[in-house]
Amino acid sequence: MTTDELKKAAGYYAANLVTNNMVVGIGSGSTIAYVIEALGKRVAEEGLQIIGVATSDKTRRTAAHLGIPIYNVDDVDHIDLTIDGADEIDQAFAAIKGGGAALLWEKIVAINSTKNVWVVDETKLSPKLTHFLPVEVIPYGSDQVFRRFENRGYHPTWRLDQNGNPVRTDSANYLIDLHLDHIEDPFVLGRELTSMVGVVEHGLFLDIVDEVIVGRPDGIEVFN
Ligand code: ABF
Repeated sequence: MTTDELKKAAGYYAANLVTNNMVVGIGSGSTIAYVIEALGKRVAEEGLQIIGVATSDKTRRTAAHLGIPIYNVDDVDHIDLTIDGADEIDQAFAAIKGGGAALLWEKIVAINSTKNVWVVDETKLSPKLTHFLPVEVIPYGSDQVFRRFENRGYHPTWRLDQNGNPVRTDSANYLIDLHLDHIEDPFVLGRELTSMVGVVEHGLFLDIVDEVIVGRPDGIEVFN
C-alpha cells in the first residue's frame, strides 16, 4: 500500500470515532483531509450532525465545502474530540507538528479538547524525534530570534513559500524551522523555546494525545 493509501485507511477509521452532536476539533494536513472526506460522506449519507472547530483557515474551507459546520474555538464551550495529524511521533507519544504551518491553532484547539486523537501513516512513527522542529515567531524581532537559534546550534531555517517569501501563519506570524541533531529532553527544549521573547509557540506536542491511530499495510493499529 502507498503512504497515501495508509493515510486514507487511517483517516476513514478515525472518522468513525465521531458520533452525532459531537463538537469536533479538526486538524490539518493530507491525512486529516481523508478524515474530513469521510465525515463529509457521513453528513451526506447518514445525516451526521457535528460542530467542527477549525485549526486552520484551510481546514475551515475544506470542511465547510463538505457540509460540516465550522466554528472558531471561542465559539464553543467545550470540544469533545480533536482529530489531527502529526509530522513525527516518538515512543513516548511526544510529537512534532507544524509542518503544515498550523501548529499554533492546532495546539490551542488540542489543549482545549477533552480527547485528542492523532491519525498517521506508519512512516510518522520514530524511536526518537528527529524531524525538523517548527517554531512560530512574531515578525517584529524575528531576525534576532533567528540569530539566537543559530548561536545555540539549532540550525534554523526560515519557512519560505514557493516565491521565497516567508510563510505567514493564520495568525500572520513567521515560522522558523530548527534542525536539531538530537532532542535530549523535549520538555526541557519546549520550556526553553517558550521562554524566548518573540517565540509564540513551538511544534513539540507533549502530554497531549490520548490515542494514536496508525495506518499500516496489514491494517489499522490503535495505541491508547
Ligand atoms: C498537521 O498535519 C500538522 O501538524 C502536521 O504537520 C501535518 C501532517 O500532515 P500530513 O498528514 O499531510 O502528513 O497535523
